[in-house]
Amino acid sequence: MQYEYILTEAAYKPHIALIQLNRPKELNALNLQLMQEIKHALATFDQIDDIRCIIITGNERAFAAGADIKQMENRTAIDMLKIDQFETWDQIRKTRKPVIAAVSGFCLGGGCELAMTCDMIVASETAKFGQPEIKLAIMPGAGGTQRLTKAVGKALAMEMVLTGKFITAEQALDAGLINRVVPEELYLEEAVKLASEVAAQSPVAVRLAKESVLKAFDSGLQEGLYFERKNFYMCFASSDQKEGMNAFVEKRKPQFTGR
Ligand code: DAK
Repeated sequence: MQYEYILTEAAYKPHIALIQLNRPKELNALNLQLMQEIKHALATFDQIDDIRCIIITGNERAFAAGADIKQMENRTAIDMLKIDQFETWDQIRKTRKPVIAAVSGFCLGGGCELAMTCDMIVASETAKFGQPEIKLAIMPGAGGTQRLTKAVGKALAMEMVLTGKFITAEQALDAGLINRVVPEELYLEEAVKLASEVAAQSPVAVRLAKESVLKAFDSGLQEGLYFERKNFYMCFASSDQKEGMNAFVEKRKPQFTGR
């Protein structure tokens, strides 16, 4: 498969593969094709024996500023249901090898959900994490309400999801969302260090251990995710969603009516 929106290197470092999101002008906004490409690259790397750990990164300015609002703006709830993007996200989550997100700059909405779907997160000091969907009159739809809450606890998750406020890398570290924070010029190097430590272990034990940690983390998650999905689709039945996304595209403040 030829990729348009990602760059990949199967042998980035010994036993480590790299996937770099590559829509820099759009702050790596996650359109449908980009997500398909990530899914395909992860599935491909998962099959290559020599690869033991995978790093997903963006660039200094953005890991990803969320799903592509321009692509979603005019969708109806039924459009969203038919596209069923969740299949792609579920596949990403099923990657057997450890996946590390190396994050700098904006890590928002679907971008934050993508990072949280990874197994560990290494961030630069400039990273900003947030679930700002509420400002578009929608809500997180790819696990944000569930994974963020499990990672940082109810108080902070509620505040982030209900206000859309961003938190800094230091705050994310304190809250338990990420593994470490380093100066911006070192975040990818630091992710490689962590990946190398993992890659030095038995691949079989790593696979089984990853599965087991996820099992503990995921208990009850599926039910939460299905619940979240129904509510996410419902957002697209509102005129506030159209107004929120239209206002973003037109670079103006949204006027929400509660309809
Ligand atoms: N979508 C589309 N374009 C985006 C974008 C996005 N999420 N974020 C940024 N861009 C574009 C901007 O429109 C702008 O394009 P031009 O105007 O130059 O054409 C360019 O990237 C640079 O952005 P700015 O000019 O706005 O840059 P600033 O530094 O001023 O601001 C910002 C950076 C990140 C604060 C701002 O761009 C921003 O607020 N972006 C939107 C953040 C956001 O609301 N993210 C959440 C989106 S909703 C699903 C799974 C997941 C999701 C949905 C469904 N399923 C499985 C069904 C997730 C939903 C979301 O993430």
